[in-house]
Amino acid sequence: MTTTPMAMGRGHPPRMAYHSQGHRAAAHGLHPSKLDAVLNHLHHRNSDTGSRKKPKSPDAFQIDFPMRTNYMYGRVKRTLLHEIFSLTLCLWLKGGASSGLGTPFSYSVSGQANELVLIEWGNNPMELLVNDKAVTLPLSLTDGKWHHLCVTWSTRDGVWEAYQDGVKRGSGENLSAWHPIKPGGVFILGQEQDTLGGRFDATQAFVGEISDLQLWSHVLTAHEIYNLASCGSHLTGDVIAWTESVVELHGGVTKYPFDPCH
Ligand SMILES: [Ca+2]
Repeated sequence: MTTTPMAMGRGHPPRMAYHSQGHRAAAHGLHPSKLDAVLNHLHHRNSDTGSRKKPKSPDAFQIDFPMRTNYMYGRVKRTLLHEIFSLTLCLWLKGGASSGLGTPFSYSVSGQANELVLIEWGNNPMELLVNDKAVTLPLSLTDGKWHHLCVTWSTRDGVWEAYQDGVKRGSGENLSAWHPIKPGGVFILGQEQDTLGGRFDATQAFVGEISDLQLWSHVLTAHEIYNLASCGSHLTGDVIAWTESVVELHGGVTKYPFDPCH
């Protein structure tokens, strides 16, 4: 399936108007809805840890974004050390919003905020962006259940594939063909970056839970992806491997023991 690339910059709400609403100021106060969310989460955490086994390893965890904010995010303490020409991004995710998952993952580099982005914004379907060009992914992830999601991309002809729960749901080409993914950028979980590592927009924030995110600098085979999704094997990414020491949490994002393959 081939879709028409489009620029991501269009249609974003004007930033000045957004700032004038004063959301940033409210973000640091004791907003009642924030307090509710925190209390709810403490409750869930207590009941969850009581019924779950202790994690076997430091990679058996999930991170939780309870609400749409412009200040909750995870930062991956890794970057690309050199250009890459193909990739596979896989993660387990569970959507928590009534509409639009938001942005589970974004990678920005100097001069290109949308170097590599996974976003489901507003009423749009999930999109994969490479160098600010987007394709629509034929995925359905908004049923509030855990799903395994993988996207692959290669600079050669800009070929891409999208997998949900180990099954290929779509593929295409000409997504930023012959573009190298640039090094030295910032990986952010849960927010879309309008500049290197920042300028988050609450309307594009991820709401839900993420676990076992891995990024490889090559295209995994359909068989490998099926094995990951069906928990037949556990490969770890050479660019990003999901371990507690690699994911830095900000703004109240919480971490819980979790093994998607329990
Ligand atoms: Ca944005």
